[in-house]
Amino acid sequence: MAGALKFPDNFLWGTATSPTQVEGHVANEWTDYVAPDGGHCRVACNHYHRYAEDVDWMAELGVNAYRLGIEWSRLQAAPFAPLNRQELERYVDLLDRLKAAGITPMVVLHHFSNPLWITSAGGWLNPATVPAFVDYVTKLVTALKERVGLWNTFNEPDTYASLTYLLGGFPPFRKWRLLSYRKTIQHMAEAHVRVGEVIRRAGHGGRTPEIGIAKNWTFFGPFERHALWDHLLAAISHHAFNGYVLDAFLGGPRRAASTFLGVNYYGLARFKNFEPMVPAGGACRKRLARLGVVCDDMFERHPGGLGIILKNFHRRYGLPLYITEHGAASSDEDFRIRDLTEHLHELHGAVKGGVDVRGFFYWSLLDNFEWQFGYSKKFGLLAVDFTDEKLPRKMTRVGEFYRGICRAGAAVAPQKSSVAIR
Ligand code: GCO
Repeated sequence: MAGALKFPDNFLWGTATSPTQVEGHVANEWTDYVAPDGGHCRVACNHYHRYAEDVDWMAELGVNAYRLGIEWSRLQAAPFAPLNRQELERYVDLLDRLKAAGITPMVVLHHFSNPLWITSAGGWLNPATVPAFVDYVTKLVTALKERVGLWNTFNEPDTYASLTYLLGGFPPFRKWRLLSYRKTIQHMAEAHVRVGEVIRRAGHGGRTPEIGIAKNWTFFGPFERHALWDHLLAAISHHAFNGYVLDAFLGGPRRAASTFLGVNYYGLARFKNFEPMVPAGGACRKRLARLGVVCDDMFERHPGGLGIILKNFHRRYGLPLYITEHGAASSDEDFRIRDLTEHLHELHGAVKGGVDVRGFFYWSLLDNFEWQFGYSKKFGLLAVDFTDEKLPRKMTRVGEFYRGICRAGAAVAPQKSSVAIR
């Protein structure tokens, strides 16, 4: 491959999904939610019935890893109840199919959803959720320890806690409950440490399992350098979403609970007169384009930031890292290919510079249910036609491009003409 940027031989080239976003037929706090575009998660991509076909697609893509969630609400009907055998068997079958296809699983234990008996008892504000979760994970890990060696306890605790209690985007749609935000983070951090012990004790067929969270890293900044109030808002956001959360999970003795740190990286949010200049925050795309903001349908792009944050995490925590999510939502496939190229270039630079990054998981395998936004954000390596009830999957050009990378174990250097790295 011309301009090949070679990665280590054992590097994981993966893709990622989450149960509520792809499986369908789920009963959790998202089931009754209907997005402004009319989308809901009741069928989603029907991965629940079609996971075998989706594993074949993964083999076709040439990925050697898959970050998937296991849905707590399917497996436990009440606190401390035994796991539902039939539902467990489905996940076992999925894991066996992945193994047969040579695909290493990374299992996410919590990805923005809970059983209804947890939410009706106060969700993660209730301290009793911690022992209930530990019990669930103990049973799950006992069942799956031979098959799974990579455990991602919590996906983006900061996104979950802020959208539920500060920004009103996730059920129960509360706003500005700072104490609830902090409580949620603290309970999740405590649960992370406790399930970490459970996973470590269980082992992984004679080997040591890996344990970590996926931290969403967003850079915050002012849009205009002189706007002191936007500097202040950026600093507050940085503290609340990055500093506070990392400290809760990895500060002091808690650092020992993790063997890796997962990084979900999408980019940058800049504020202009208190307004976040990103489509995900409601900013108008045309206005952003006029202001020269390079973004996908969610966030401003900042490929250079990936190298910065990886080096920073490496220095600060000394833990092996995984890019547990990166991707772009856009119907412009050239843009998505360019975006991937630029981010992998940065990632390659970090690896070459000595940062221990062990894998990259593209978000996402499929176009899927993007939470409060429904189906309007197209992140898939495979496009899904949601207007057809058969939900056909189709390889995208981004998927083909990624297949080339997975097969070669190497990325391509960006062309000079591509979007400037800020
Ligand atoms: C998150 C989640 C994913 C999203 C993805 C795109 O970051 O919110 O982990 O569920 O779908 O990041 O926004």
